[in-house]
Amino acid sequence: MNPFEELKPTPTSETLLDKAFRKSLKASYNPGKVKDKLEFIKRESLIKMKVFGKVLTDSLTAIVKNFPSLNTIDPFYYDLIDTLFGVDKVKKALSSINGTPPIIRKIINEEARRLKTITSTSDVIAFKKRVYGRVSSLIKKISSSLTFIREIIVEARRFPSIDKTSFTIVVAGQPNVGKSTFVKAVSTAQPEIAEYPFTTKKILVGHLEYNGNMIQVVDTPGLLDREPDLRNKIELQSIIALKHLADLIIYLFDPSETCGYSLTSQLNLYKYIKNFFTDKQVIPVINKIDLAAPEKVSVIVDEIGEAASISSVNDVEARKVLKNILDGLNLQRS
Ligand SMILES: Nc1nc2c(ncn2[C@@H]2O[C@H](COP(=O)(O)OP(=O)(O)OP(=O)(O)O)[C@@H](O)[C@H]2O)c(=O)[nH]1
Ligand SMILES: [Mg+2]
Repeated sequence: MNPFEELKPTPTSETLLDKAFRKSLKASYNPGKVKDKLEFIKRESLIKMKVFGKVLTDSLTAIVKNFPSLNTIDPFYYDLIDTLFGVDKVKKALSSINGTPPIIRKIINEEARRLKTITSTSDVIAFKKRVYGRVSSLIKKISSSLTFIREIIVEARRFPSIDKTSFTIVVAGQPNVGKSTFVKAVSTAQPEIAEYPFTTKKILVGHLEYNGNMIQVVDTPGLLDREPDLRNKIELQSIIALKHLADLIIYLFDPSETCGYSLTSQLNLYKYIKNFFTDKQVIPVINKIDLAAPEKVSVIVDEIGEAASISSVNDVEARKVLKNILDGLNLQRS
């Protein structure tokens, strides 16, 4: 399950301050029988100032408390956060937010003592201005941390919800080879499909039923045939899916090369994945067979041995090939 799924986007410094000002403005002092005008204003200012501080400290504390603990979340989600945002940066932002409520409380207590010594209404007005100014500037100091955490939540809420107990197939390959078309054909997923590379920019999960069991099928962004160090954030999400989710990897080839990537680079990437994920079964499938010249198919087969071939635009065919693959496996999650 996605630990970020239920989180509401957290406030920015502006919305937080707006809320605190609004609540503080509404807070009223019911004096009973206080006749002294100065005393009345002082007491009301104290209440308003305390409400202002409490709204802020409560909100900041909740932001930190509700953020899933990076030390305990599933490694799949940890790696996604780390790749997309940098865990160190996230921790730093959370810690600067976490450090602010005690400072606000200290300021409020300090100012509450000072308020007692004030002897004129005009001084109360100046006093209020200073307190709100001091606290507001503290919030503005953590403004970039608040925006950052908000951005993470907005993005992470949309991470796929993964059931770690279900058998999971991850579909991989170079960009534009037909991964999404295949995933759409065999599962409930509704990925975007287009004739250009990097249409898929995020991991997407679909489901299918096989012999009464729910199986997850993961669509991934395309991977380029290049040094792992050069991979961008989009490609790295595929590596994370392969590493943490795959019980089985289906590697798609496009022998028609209409994807825009040569057979050589598709074969290189296949070999890389096979050698890198030695603990996982990697099954090659030759896609776009309707477009491919037989010689090109032979190039693949000569290099890697026999492989099933399909045209993913034909749903029935794609499902049949996948069923054959699954029939050949002993579906016990390792
Ligand atoms: N003729 C034919 N076209 C296909 C086949 N499979 C996919 N396509 C087309 O190939 C193009 C790319 O398909 P996608 O499914 O978006 O490819 P992808 O691998 O998910 O691409 P990225 O997400 O960009 O990596 C689309 O225009 C599809 O319609 C096939 O078997 N035959
Ligand atoms: Mg795609």
